[in-house]
Amino acid sequence: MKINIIVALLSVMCSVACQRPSPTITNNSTVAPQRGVTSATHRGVGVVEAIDPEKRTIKINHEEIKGYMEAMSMDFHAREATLLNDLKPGDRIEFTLEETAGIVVITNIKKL
Ligand SMILES: [Cu+2]
Repeated sequence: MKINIIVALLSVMCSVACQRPSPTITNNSTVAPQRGVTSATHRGVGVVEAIDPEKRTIKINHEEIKGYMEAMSMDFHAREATLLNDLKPGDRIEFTLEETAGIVVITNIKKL
């Protein structure tokens, strides 16, 4: 429950910055695509600032994601905890975001 609140708060913060609708997170373990709801993917590049394996979040100072977000520092929720393995603050990464019904998760991370 605590995780949901934190993730929701962070998402809202970014939503405000990005002028996007507030996402709602209904489940703290999986983010399953909903039937009939399309999802969009975006690719970004940034530098890892912090990782929280327990909350499965990663803070990234990312560059502009064209047509989606301006450059900023923000937390993302990783779809799988293993995505955060072997990463540390200062690492430069390329990542893939998937947004489904307003819920954004990281689905892939690659070190640059
Ligand atoms: Cu952002």
